[in-house]
Formats: sequence, C-alpha cells, structure tokens
Amino acid sequence: MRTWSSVPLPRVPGTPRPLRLFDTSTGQLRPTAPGQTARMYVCGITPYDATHLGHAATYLAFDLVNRVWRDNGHDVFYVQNVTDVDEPLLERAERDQDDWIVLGLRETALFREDMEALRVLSPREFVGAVESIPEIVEVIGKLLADGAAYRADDPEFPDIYFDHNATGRFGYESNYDEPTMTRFFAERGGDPDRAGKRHPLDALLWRCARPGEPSWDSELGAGRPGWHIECSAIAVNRLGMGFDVQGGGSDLIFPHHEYSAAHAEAVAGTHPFARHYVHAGMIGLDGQKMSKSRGNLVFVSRLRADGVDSGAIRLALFAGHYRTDRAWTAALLSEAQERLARWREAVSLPTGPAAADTVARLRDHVADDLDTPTALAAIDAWAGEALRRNGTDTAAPGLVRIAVDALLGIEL
Ligand code: 5CA
Ligand code: ZN
Repeated sequence: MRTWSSVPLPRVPGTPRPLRLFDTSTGQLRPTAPGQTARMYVCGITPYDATHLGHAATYLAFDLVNRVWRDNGHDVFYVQNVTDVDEPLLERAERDQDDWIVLGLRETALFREDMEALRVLSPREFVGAVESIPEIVEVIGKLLADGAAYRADDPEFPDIYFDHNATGRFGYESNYDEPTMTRFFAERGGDPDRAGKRHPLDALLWRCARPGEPSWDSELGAGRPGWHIECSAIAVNRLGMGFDVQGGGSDLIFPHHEYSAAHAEAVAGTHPFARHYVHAGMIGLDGQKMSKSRGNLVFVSRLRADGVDSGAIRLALFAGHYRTDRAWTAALLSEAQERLARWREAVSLPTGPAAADTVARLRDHVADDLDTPTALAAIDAWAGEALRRNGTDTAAPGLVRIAVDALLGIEL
C-alpha cells in the first residue's frame, strides 16, 4: 500500500540519549540495542471506522520511539500493517450495506490523512493483509509441513489451526495465566469452542471459504488468513527475526502478540520474534475503553475539522505516560491548548534562558521509556522563565523550537 508522507525531521544540537523501553515479556525496563538500522513493527488499524484518539495515542507513542532512535543517528525500518480483511470490517460493511473493500479503502485513506496531520513519521512499508496473502499462505504451508499446524476435524470446513504450544514457549510474551488467556482469547477474536480443534487455545491460521465471504484461491484451498499470522508474516518477511520492537496497544498483548510471536518462532525455529514487546495503555472516554465496537469515540478527523492544532492533540496525549490507561477529556485538550500557546509565545521571544540543559532533560526523559509528563515539565520550566523575561540567550528560543519539533513532533 501507499504510505503517507513525513515532514522533515530537524537535527538537534547536543548529545542524544539511547532509548530504554519497558518490555512486556520480561516485565523490565531494558535498553533497546538496535544496529545501524533499528527495526520496528507496529500493529496497524482495522479500517472499518475513523481513527480515534486511542489509536492516535498508540501511534504517537511509537512515533516517539522512532524519533529517539533517529535522534541517535539510526535509520529506522518501520513497518505497519492494515488489517484490510477481517471479521469486524466484514461485519460493519454488512451492517451498513457497504462494500467491505470500499469501506476499507476509505478508512485507510482517512487514517493516512490523520497520521500526516498529526505529523507521525511514516512507516517505510505500510502493508495490507490482502496484498500479503501469497506470503501468508507460504508461511502457513511451512507450519503445516512442520507439524505446528493442522486441519480442523471438520469435513465441510477443514480450517487450519496453529498448535498453540508448538514452540514450547507459549505464554512468554504476555505472561498471563491460563484462565486469563482463555478469557482474552474468547473476548478478542478467538474461537475456543470451535468443534474439530485439538485445544481451545489453538488459533486460526486459514479460514476455508464460506458462502458469501471473501476468499482467495491458494495451495491451501480457497479461504482467507487468520489475524495473528498476518502480522507474523508481514513483520518477519521485512524485518527478519529478532527485530527491535513489536508494538501496539495493551489490548494486543494477548492473544495477538503472543500468537504472532509463536507463529514466527515455530517457522523460523529461532527465538525471539522481537527483542522488545511494547504496549501503550488504553485511552478511555466516560470511564470505558474507547473502542469502535462500543462507539464511544472521539475522532482525530473530527478534531481536525474543528480546527484543533495537531500540537495540542500531541500535548494532551503526552500529558500522561504512554503505558498508563487514561481518559480523554475536554479539560485535557483545553489545558494542552493553553500549554501550546504558552510554548509558542515563549519561543517567539527574541531571547530566553540558555536552553542546552533543557534540551538535555527533554532528551533524557523521552529516552527514558517515553516519560513525556516529565519531558513536558522541562519545557514548561524553560517557557515560564522565558515568559518572565529571564534570559538573554538569543539562540535559546530557536533551539527549543527545534528540539520540541524533532523529539516531540510538535511545531511551535
Ligand atoms: N488491526 C489490528 C492490529 S493488527 C487492530 O487491533 N486494529 S485496531 O484498529 O483495533 O487498533 C489499532 C491500534 O490501536 C492497535 O495497536 C490497538 O492496540 C490500538 N488501540 C485500539 N483501541 C485503543 C485505545 N482505546 N487506546 C489506545 N490504543 C488503542
Ligand atoms: Zn497486528
């Protein structure tokens, strides 16, 4: 698929800080240790509705990962998928008497616009599930050949399932106990009660064609891919095993990232799929997770239409830590708008206090597991002094402007 375009990224004078991130699989804050090219995969949208602030928060968190690595001089090979064929998309199209392909294309186009408006650095590869079907089929063929996958005992629809513990490491990514896994599996797209499976936690790899459903001919028979194998194949075929960061919202910890990893590790025979599994907290509205299925959404496109500055959206979401579940509120946005106005006023002054320390603190905090609340406080402190006319450094306002642009993605 076509990706979106990025605005140029300025270079910040001074010394970058290497990035450390919390890794779900080990439960530890660990340094990332990318080679010259850092490799990141972030799970993309299922395009059946517009991008809401929950999605935006997740993509903005990983945009900071990208920015810190780039500040450290790495190239970033960033891959993101689009789940452009899956149950929720087909159900929404059916409900609205819409064509699922047209719906998916329309919402994907809007997502690109939203990401561009939010100044999210674009992935190098933005890859749809449908266009990846040949490579997904190839991976499923290998899993079958290796005995890690099997046909359901169902003569009419012999769907292909993954033996969930084919690698012997099942559960290492989420660290959930079996009752928790069983609950999330059922709640998040799994089919524990499907007759003909060998184990309730075995996950769908290939769904044989059903009447009225889209399907593709293949050596596996006509059908369509399951969800986890999509990300597994797209990631490994571009980034290789052991890439630096696998990312998404915390609702993907299980089952999605557990199985994406297990599928890939079963095929490759090596471990791990990713070196860090990184998860953003859930953004809620009115006390509930913001989700398309609940319909309690605030859309990025709606805020754009209302003339809300992308910098204010960033500041509202960065006011909380990316791993914390938090609520979107009108007050959060208005405080962010005030903060943005203060910062803009401060950098438009002819002089300010010397800013090298402020920039160093900004770098430290963002590189420290994306600690944006503290990073924002560092800029607040500088802006407060500048607005009190304390400071005679003529280069300082420009330096702060550049650092806030490069490291936080906010244009002042
Ligand atoms: N297509 C799959 C991933 S392969 C999917 O989960 N799509 S999605 O459209 O439902 O979500 C897209 C991304 O936004 C995922 O990373 C998901 O974890 C994240 N996300 C969804 N809802 C929220 C929320 N309320 N707060 C934060 N992140 C969210
Ligand atoms: Zn995914």
